Amino acid sequence: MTQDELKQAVAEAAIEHILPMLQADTIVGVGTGSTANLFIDELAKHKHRFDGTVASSEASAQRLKGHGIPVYSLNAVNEVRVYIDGADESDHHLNLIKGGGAALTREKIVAACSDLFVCIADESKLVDVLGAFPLPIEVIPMARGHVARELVKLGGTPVYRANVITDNGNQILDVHNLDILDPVALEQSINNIVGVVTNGLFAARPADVLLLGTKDGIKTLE
Ligand code: ABF
Repeated sequence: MTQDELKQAVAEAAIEHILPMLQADTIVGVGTGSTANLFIDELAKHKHRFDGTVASSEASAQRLKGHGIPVYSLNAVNEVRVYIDGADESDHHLNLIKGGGAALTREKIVAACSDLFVCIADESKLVDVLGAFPLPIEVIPMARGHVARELVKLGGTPVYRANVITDNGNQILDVHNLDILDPVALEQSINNIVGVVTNGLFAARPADVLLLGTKDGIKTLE
């Protein structure tokens, strides 16, 4: 199977996983990226079974609305029953690197508000140690140089992602050369740098379930 076929299979598996949770008042959190896009297209087939969604990016909100699926502001809902999103890397404890699509801040907010976080990915995303994928950091633009110097002190090599402005009006640094042996501690350390909005480590709040599309079928890690 191709990587795209694995993503499609895992998008369909995500629907099967959440179907029992969908009721007339259910709000579904929806992530960003190519795997999340396939999930959105599958979710549209069940749009009359639940109330609506909150989205982690403007791009996903537009895709949901294009299917006629209601998109609410996060402040307008009381509970997000389940959040479905992709990842750039996951370790075996379901700590994630996210943010390759520059939507990490809204993704982390929606994940924090959700009862259950289901990550969907093809098998190439599962790693023993996080960090081969450069860690995205959203920064306040005027603090970019300061944050970059602090990241060098932590052992990383930050690279400015040119021509990218996040949905929140900020910039992205991608940090190379990190062997992330303690993701919880590193997430905390980077959050403490003044000027950092969010970092792409999802370890304080990892995924609850990882649905992994593999050539041998869907694997579920919890
Ligand atoms: C988002 O989309 C991310 O946080 C991650 O950067 C990316 C994964 O993209 P894809 O599903 O296209 O591989 O979920």
